[in-house]
Amino acid sequence: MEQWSWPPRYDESYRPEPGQRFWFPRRETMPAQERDEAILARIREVMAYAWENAPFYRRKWDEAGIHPSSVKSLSDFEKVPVVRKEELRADQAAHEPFGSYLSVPVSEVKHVNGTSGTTGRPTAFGISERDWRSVANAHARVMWAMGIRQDDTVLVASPLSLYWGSWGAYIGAERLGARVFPFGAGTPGQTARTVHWMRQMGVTVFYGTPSYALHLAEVAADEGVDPASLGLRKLFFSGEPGASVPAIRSRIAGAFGAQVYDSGSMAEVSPWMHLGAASDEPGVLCWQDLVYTEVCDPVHHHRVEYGAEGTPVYTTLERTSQPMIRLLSNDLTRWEAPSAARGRSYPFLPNGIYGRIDDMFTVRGENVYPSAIDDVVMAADGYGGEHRIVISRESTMDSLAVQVEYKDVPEPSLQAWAGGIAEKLRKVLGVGAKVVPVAHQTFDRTEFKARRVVDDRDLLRRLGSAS
Ligand code: 8LE
Repeated sequence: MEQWSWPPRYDESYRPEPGQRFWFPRRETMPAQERDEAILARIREVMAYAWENAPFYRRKWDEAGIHPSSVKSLSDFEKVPVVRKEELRADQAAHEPFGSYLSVPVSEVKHVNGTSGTTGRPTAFGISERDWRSVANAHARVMWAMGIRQDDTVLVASPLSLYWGSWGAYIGAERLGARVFPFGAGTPGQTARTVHWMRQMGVTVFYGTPSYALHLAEVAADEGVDPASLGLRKLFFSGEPGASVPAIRSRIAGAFGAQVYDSGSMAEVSPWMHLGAASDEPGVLCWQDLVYTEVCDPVHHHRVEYGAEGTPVYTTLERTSQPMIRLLSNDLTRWEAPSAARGRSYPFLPNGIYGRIDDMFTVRGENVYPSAIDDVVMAADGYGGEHRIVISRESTMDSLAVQVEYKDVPEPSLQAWAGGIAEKLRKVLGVGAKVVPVAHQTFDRTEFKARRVVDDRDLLRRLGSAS
């Protein structure tokens, strides 16, 4: 296998010929069974390394009666207890600044990233130079599979802050040899400037969140610029569901006249692009030789059968500074077995990650994912660009309303328009939803990740607990 070692070591001068389909043909196309054997051996090395260097893991596994040498198969590995984000947060509070899962001397940490910290204590990512380089190499490889090449100019249009997403895209594009344009996002008035700079710089590839690409398309139109005239070839995304949600991806592809690629898992397990599309279709491959992904049942954390739904659990195979071993995502996806037809012998998530378990809600006994609602309303002709999903409680029953912006729908047709969307929602969700048309530009747009769900039941709960 090409450049497969522990600890990872990459030839930084390597780059395939532009016409070559695979960055590492052997690693990407080898029989899945053979790869699994190599992954098992690597997992044992990574676990032994963590046992030696990270008190966090030694404590955790001691308590569970697990020693790295007891993992003799990938089924044994399913017994290794999952790591939850709360544990990482608590461990960092007790062992500042990087937690007792930092497995290199603090002096080797050369890059600091972090979570935004909007909920709870922010978590710091302490990244060694070695890990920074392996992430760059991994991302270059996945971006290569998306068809990005040296002659592309890649716009990084997400906040250039603690957010791993932006830096991960940046270093991947740089390693691939493309021109990188770190314009960022999130400061007032920036989006209109982005449109003009994109034109001037001849940007051919966009990276950001799906919500931001849609916002950018709206702003371009307001500036009198047809987004399709900007010359983008490709857009790739991470951060939230969207690039694998049919209505969202077709809106983006249609607006820019370009191809759309999904990617992304969690910052903690960077290279987060280890879930990444290699074709202009919904879904992502699990690049198992970078980060080993197990789609698991959310209670026992054992792998579910291919074809079934579960929550991804991730194990980094190339990280030495803060290795993640069975990190629980609490996201939702469905996975499929590797298939030769896809060219790369990796498992596949045909709908990408479609939501978080926490964001799923239940209305009259039906589980509802916000992204399923997004898919229906954003497919409607006359959709005005934003919507909000409001869950409230009427007497003892939860009810669902969707406020949908409309554009170019004549007043007299509004009721019928809303009725049509409500009908589709009923079919897809299995429960009725009230659709309320609201004027275009009623809701704020986001330059990062969208928050469209308004849960009035939370308010009720808070009032309830206050009394
Ligand atoms: C559906 C992957 C990255 C760096 O872009 C990111 O957003 O990492 P972060 O801030 O740790 O957030 C991770 C969460 O974002 C995931 O647990 C998942 O809920 C969501 N997410 C990230 N990428 C996707 C996604 N949801 N599709 C994606 N492609």
